[in-house]
Amino acid sequence: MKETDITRAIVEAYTERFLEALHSDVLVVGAGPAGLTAAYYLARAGLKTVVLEKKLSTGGGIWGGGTGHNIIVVEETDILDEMGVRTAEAAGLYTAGAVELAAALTYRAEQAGARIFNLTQVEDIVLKDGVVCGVVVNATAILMAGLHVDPVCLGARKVVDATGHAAELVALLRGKLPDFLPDGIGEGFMDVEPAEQGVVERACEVHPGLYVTGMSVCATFRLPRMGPIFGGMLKSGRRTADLIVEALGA
Ligand code: 48F
Repeated sequence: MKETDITRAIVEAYTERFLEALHSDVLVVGAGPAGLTAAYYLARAGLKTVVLEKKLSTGGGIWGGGTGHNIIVVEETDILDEMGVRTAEAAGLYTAGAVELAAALTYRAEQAGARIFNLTQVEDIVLKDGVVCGVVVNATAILMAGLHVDPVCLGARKVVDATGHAAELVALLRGKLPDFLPDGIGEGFMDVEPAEQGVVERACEVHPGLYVTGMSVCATFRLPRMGPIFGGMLKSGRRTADLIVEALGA
């Protein structure tokens, strides 16, 4: 075995994966609970799905549960059952291990066929004829180092903003299109019931080619926040996938 054989194996396999990801059906930006759930259902429906995550680890806000107590809460177990995550009943709700959920969603999304690229940060949107049709990406390490290095682009039929509380793609679009969401964005105060409902019901195509899911929905539509309950995130991801599957006729 030669050291350079290991290098070749990594570079060739990664390059193949990256070139395959250049044009996809759906680009999901953010690998938190909503993005990973959306990616799982999209890939399972046969759509070519690519997930871009700026951090080293996938899972977004799952890992720490509430204030580092690494347990998450859901109202229903159907999606967790499908992912193979074990649950326990607690006061009319259900708990699950945060680490188990983060790992399971990641594993299930990849196994369903989604391709996840971590350490990859989206810094802009590709917009043609008023339609979002791709994203501009850079290596997180380059951006963290503040180096002046130009990004590259990935194209897709649909793009999903699953970036969480900051709704980064929506915010980018709003910054460049004065008529888009003129009242601004930003989530409201904590109020769990309307937040859990709204994050699912208001998941939508917010601009041609661009969908919002998870906390991005709350930020986009000034809905309340909900804290460490994750049922709405998972259902929001599933609903976004359903909308895209319908739109693309998959
Ligand atoms: O924040 P995050 O977990 O969003 P979510 O899926 O779930 C929200 C919950 O975790 C929690 C909550 C539950 O009630 O309120 O906060 O809506 O996951 C968002 C992911 O997107 C990544 C980020 O690192 C995180 O893993 N992300 C954010 N901006 C970018 C990005 C970007 N520009 N490029 C790539 N990834």
